[in-house]
Amino acid sequence: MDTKVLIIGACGQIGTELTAKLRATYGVENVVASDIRKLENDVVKNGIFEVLNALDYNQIEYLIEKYEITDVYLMAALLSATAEKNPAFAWDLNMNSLFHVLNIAKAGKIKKIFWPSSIAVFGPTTPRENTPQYTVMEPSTVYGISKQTGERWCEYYFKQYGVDVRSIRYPGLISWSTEPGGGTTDYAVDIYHKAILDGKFTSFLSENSALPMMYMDDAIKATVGIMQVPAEQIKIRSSYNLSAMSFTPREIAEEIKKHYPDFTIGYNPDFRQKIADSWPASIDDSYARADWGWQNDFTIENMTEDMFTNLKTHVYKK
Ligand code: AKB
Repeated sequence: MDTKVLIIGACGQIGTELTAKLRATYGVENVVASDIRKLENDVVKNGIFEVLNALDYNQIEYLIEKYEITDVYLMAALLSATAEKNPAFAWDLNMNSLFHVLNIAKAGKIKKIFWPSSIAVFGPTTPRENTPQYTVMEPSTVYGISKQTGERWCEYYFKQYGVDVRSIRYPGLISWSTEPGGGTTDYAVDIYHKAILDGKFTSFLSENSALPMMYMDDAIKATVGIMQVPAEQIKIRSSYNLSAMSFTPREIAEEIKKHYPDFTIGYNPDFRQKIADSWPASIDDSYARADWGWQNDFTIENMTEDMFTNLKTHVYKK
């Protein structure tokens, strides 16, 4: 059977770029983008789009049957900072949307699921440097607890019911074309915009807060990549550590100064500092590299060049 894709949460930070990539890969007619919001953007304009609430089991099932969907990418979620402000809803959305899709797969109605986890599954008792795949995990945020629980359920559904669910633990994601929404790593996107617009930036994390990060192109490559390899290669059914680079606000500011020598940065840490302090500084992703051939293309240097080129060409037209 040919691949027919449903993306849930297609208008979000990852969903927007993932939709474009999946349309290019599988054909516009084989990709159904969905989101609770119908925005005026390429996701809605450039292919099949349906309004879908990720908490509505019947509506998800209906679309899967209507379009004969084989693969679901479940991207709808509340991220770390927003989830802290609304824990009950974050738990509801992050967990129940996953259960809906897992149960639809268990009933044999789809073949494969992609579900994103996060570095937020780790906590203050986790080794911070080069955090291993298997280690102490005591997440202290609502978002992290939901992702850690989700990982356990993914593995359970694979082992008990043979559900082909695949997952990666995204680090902070940086993209020139889509705004992030409510994460602790969002400063690393905003800083590029402010460098162009104002020449200065105030970081909500302190200068030496190191966090794992990744350019969106690499994240999309990993997402499509893990879904395309034969099932036998996916040896971890909770979620894979994934890494590309790690940096602090001071280090990214230094990189930006290579392009904008007068750029300045200040620091005004807020509630997100505590979240960042509970997360790894760097990640060991050797299992992803060995099992399904993960390789990153972007480092802080070529990512920064690409960000400025694209922001100046497509967004600010300077
Ligand atoms: C967040 O900051 O909440 C996300 C994440 C690391 O999952 N970017």
